[in-house]
Amino acid sequence: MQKVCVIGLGYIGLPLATILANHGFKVLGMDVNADVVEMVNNGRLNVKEPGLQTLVQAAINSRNLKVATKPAKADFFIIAVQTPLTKEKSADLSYIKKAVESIVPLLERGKTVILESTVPPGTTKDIVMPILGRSGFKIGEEVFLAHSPERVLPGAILKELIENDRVIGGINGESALKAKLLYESFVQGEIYLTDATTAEMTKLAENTFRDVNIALANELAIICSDLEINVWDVINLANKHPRVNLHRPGPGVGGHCLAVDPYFIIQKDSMKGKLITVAREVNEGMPSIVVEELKKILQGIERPIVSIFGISYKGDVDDTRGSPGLAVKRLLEDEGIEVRVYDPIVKGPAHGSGDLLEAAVRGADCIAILADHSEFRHLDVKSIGRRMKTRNVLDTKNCLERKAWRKAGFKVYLLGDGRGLS
Ligand code: SAJ
Repeated sequence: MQKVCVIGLGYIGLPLATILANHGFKVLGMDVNADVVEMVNNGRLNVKEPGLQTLVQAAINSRNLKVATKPAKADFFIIAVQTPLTKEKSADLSYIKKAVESIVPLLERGKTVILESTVPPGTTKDIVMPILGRSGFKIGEEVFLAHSPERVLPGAILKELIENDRVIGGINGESALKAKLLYESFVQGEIYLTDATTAEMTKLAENTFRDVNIALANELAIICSDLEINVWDVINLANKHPRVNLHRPGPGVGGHCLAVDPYFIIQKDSMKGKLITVAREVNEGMPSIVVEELKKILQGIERPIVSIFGISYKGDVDDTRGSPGLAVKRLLEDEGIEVRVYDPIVKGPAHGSGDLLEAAVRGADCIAILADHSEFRHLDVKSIGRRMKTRNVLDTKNCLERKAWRKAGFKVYLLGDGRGLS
């Protein structure tokens, strides 16, 4: 049985380690954080993803998945650690460097190292390869190295890990072929081989495409508001064209991917990434636009209270990293406006009243929908309305059954709809 060592047991590493363990590999999942390792061992996951708990349990029970705080010798090493953004908006590669250094003493002839983390173009060749070279092996000839970027959508990770097409970029052809041997054991999509830097840029281009497209949708939302028309109608109708695919406006772009990766493309020379830079500015400005909308709605109300519904970075996930909801909350509080939070998925008191719906709406003057959790389509709006002081709701995601809210006495506002009450 071939051995795989997966370094980093986060949103990507844990599902990947689990799938490999369930596809005939002996897997060691490694994370420097002892709490994470203990949680996984006890079946309490640090990552909430539909279906993952059961799969992890099965993999641990089969003894094909073990977790530890130290890496061990393996046929394949997969690095899936985070690459956060520094204050200067460039990639913090310290986690990657540490992970690579930790496997140098474990390398043996014929083994393969795969970087899955998202990185600026050139990282695999210029940073990872020289560190691996300290082992004394010729990288590309005796030890193989490839970049195979993760492309899975939070909320659908297990399905997309298997079904999505894969891009594998080797530092040479043989490295790409070695990495392919691993992925073809479980990937049902096509596997495309290329060089490492092309694979790095491909991944960044995918998320940047989405960020720029959303910025366009957000800009159209602002302009449509001024024109007193509804941007959602415009987008819906424009997308009837066979070659148009406008994305959706909203309170901003959150998460650890779309809001981060575009900077990796332009970090060396922002002058060459003008469009990418402006798109980031537009999307980062959206929480302020939402706050302006809320202030208009709240005009004339003394000591208003806003109740934020959905504090995660998008619907149906529990992740709050880079969440526009958190930015809106901060900006409202800076204005001296009281804010409560209701989020049925993000648990715990860290962000306010958390999962207590009643406490979040009691005496409130406006609900601001900032993440489109499925649950928000089935709320008991009548009982919510009864608890509020003033019945206003601002839907920034166009996800509410507006008729039901109006029937319950709410004034319903929609981001990007300049016709006023909708
Ligand atoms: N958003 C909008 N309007 C839209 C779509 C999204 O405002 O039309 C917002 C969301 O609300 C959220 C943010 O953008 O705040 C990002 O959401 P997302 O669903 O577009 O993407 P992520 O960050 O959850 O996952 C992305 C995916 N990339 C692409 O679809 C190209 C995923 O496949 C990647 O694996 C992931 O980034 C990653 O890890 O890089």
